[in-house]
Amino acid sequence: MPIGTTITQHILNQQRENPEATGAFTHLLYELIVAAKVISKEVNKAGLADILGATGDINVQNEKVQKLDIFANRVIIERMQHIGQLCCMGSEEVADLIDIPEKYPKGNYILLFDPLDGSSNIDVNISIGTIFGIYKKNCKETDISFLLNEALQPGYEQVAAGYFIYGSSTIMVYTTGNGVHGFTLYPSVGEFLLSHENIRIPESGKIYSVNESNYQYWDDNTKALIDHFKTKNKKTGKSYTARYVGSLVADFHRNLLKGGIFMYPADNKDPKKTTGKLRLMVEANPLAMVVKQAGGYASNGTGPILDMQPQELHQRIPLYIGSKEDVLMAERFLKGERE
Ligand code: FDP
Repeated sequence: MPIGTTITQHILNQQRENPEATGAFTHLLYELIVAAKVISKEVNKAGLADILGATGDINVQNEKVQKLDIFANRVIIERMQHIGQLCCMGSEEVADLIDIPEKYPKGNYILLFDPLDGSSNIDVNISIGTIFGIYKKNCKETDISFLLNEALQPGYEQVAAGYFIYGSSTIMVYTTGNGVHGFTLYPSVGEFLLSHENIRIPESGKIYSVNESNYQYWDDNTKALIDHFKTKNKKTGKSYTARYVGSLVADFHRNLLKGGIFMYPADNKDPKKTTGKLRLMVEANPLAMVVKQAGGYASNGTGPILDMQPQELHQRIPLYIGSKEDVLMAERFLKGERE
């Protein structure tokens, strides 16, 4: 497809390849893109308007809510609830599933999203993003009280996933199971144009990304893994370099293009729950689908993220994601093996 193809053309072309497609899904993605354009505009002028800083509230993840988070969450919910293609939504910012108001028709898709990932970077001009995963409902029920099970599908059931990065430019990366494609927003045209066709992540990389201040809270296998990344490999002569922005979407995107591994291991900061920090449904699963489609791999340390049977909407998990060889090596270390 020629560079310069708009995202809408791209989605329509993919729709044509599927004879059963009704256009519902295309409509859904189109509206999500409009929401992201609105968020992007607001992020770009964040320093000028009174939308920076904390609102004083704490979200369901026990984090301080930033005003832009709330704005992004509202834009997506309000934009997506009336289009008639969704039966419910799930947001990182909202404790329960979000119902579609009665005045609007319901559809068969479920949208799970993190409206503004990397919130601690909002007020310091570092890239942040929106992450999304889309599922199809399997049952006939439309009442919200029956839909939690439908939303808690394993990641391999996603029909599409991707993210928007609001950085030095705004980029959308998405997959519908047919490769991973990146589009850059041209503000003067107001369109996302194809800029990264069929992205492939290198088999192994040189970058490791982790918040090493958690070292003291890791188990010995995790410590050994991170020590390994810091040590020159005697056989290959290969050494890694560290890059950690602290904005998952930005760290992931860099490693997707350049190769490498992003890790947020389980830690024992809170001895009662030694899970990781990141969320399965709105962060790990969408990025796991993207990385798999690009030839990479996402693991919870013992097996594929995409195969996990979710237990709850806001479930947290350990995450190892990026170049396949690096993530497989991480799994081996976590089993106690050493290189
Ligand atoms: P944030 O808390 O700023 O919203 O998902 C949350 C997230 O950012 C990720 O984007 C990021 O990778 C990670 O948390 C950073 O966590 P640490 O500050 O613990 O490193």
